[in-house]
Amino acid sequence: MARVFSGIQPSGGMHLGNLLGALRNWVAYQQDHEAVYCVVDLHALTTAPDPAELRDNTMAAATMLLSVGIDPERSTLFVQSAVAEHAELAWMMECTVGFGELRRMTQFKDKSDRSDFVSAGLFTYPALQAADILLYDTDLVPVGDDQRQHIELCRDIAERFNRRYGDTFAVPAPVIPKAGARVMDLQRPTDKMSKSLESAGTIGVLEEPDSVTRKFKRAVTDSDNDARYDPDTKPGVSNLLGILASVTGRTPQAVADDYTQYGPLKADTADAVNELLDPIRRRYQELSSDPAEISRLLQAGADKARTVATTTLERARTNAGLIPRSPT
Ligand code: AQP
Repeated sequence: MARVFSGIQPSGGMHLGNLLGALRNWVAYQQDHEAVYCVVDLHALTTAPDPAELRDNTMAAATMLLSVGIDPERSTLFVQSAVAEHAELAWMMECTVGFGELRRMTQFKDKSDRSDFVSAGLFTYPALQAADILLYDTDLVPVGDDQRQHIELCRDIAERFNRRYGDTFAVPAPVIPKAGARVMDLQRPTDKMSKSLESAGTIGVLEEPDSVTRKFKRAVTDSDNDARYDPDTKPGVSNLLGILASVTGRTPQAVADDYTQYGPLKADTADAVNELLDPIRRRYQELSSDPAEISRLLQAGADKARTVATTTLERARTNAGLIPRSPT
């Protein structure tokens, strides 16, 4: 069975972009793939979050993954820092990736432009991400469009390591959904919806239905009143069409044919999104009443992940010439 790996940062409340771009695919893949999913708390450290907030966000992210439908019986679900092999392989990845390659990452440029303090970890983030993926002999990585460049770099790192040291890693491929791959901010439709950007244009997965409806009503569009899918010249309207298409399983062009005015498009998109979010919000309420059970599930997931991770790390260590840790 092909293996799927993906991760999500506990960097704040999850939003509609995370759900449509990634998490819905994660749920679908666990039906007929060996799925490994991870809350990547070490990645969140790159921006020095408050410790109590990081702990809360890590548990909230795990609770959210279970609420959207990740089934711990089918998938391996764990927190990255619980499997120390991620950090150790990350060093080997840092020694395999080029400084120039990391410098070209657009996400680093965007995030460093908005930060007062730019950590070295923010710069080497794609090396840790490559370690996350390659530890599990991953075939497929379901992600949103913003991660395309990082997954391409991960492929390059795997290929370079294999050329240097012999066949060690599977070379993974990204899987990016046709609709919903880049959900944009409703107020600034040229920026992607994001956890770390405070904005009235972000739709939280746990947000109250009335607030969701209000935000769609106020979504920035344009003065044409021409419901046409054209992300370059009509980013706001195209974003709404893309969201409604993703939620209803249609194409944005087909959705556009149903509308001549923006008002009904906004109202229908809000209704469809609320319908999608309702059961997730209810399940989140139920699950968050028992954090001890979630911790237990995460520990069991980490134990399962570690059995694969130790084997891959040992292979990488041996091939690179590191002597065994203890006599065998
Ligand atoms: N706006 C988006 N549209 C579609 N997919 C998205 N993803 C993120 N934003 C969008 C996808 O969600 C997965 C998990 O994201 P992450 O938390 O690991 O990555 P991120 O880019 O850090 O997410 P955020 O929400 O945008 O956080 P910040 O504020 O830190 O930049 C990934 O598969 C991602 O593609």
